[in-house]
Amino acid sequence: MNTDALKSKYEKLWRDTCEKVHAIHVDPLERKWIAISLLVIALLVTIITIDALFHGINPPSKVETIDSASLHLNKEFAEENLGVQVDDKGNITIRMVAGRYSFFPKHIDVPAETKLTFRWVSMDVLHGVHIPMTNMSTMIVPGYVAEVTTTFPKPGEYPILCNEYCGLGHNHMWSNISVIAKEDWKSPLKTPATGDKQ
Ligand SMILES: [Cu+2]
Repeated sequence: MNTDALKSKYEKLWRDTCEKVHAIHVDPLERKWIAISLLVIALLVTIITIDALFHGINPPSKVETIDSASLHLNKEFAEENLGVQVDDKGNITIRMVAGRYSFFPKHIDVPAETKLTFRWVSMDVLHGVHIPMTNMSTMIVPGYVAEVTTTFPKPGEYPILCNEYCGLGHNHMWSNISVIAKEDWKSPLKTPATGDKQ
């Protein structure tokens, strides 16, 4: 089939489709609402695109992989490296492991009104983490590192809940965070993990 024949075939198909669409009776009011809903979708897609391009909005995980079976041997998530760590520039990173049925470490102290970077990994199955009153809500997929940056505006006790069904003990899977006033918080004396990623 040469290109002209192909072109005329598709033109005919396009004309037929247009005719069929025009033959459908759509009430003028309905037509208006279709236009409005399409405009709303277009507006939302535009906002998301602009946000993604200019504000660097990404899904929480940057597709960083890790071997869940050897977390205890992995330098970054070895037991002694878990919890709150402060690097030379004062950036605070919190490394936590989710496993049936708890978050480890069980308890951490963090300062209020400070940018905190949480790095989560799962040692077994799919878990989720949710801290009410914050933007912390992410899946913890085995084999991947989930990174979320958040700030606690006020001191207080915050629960950490698992929000992905992970087994019979799922409803007991929770820990808590003590958020301490910025001036009262003391940074833990730990050597920062070098971030040995696999
Ligand atoms: Cu769970």
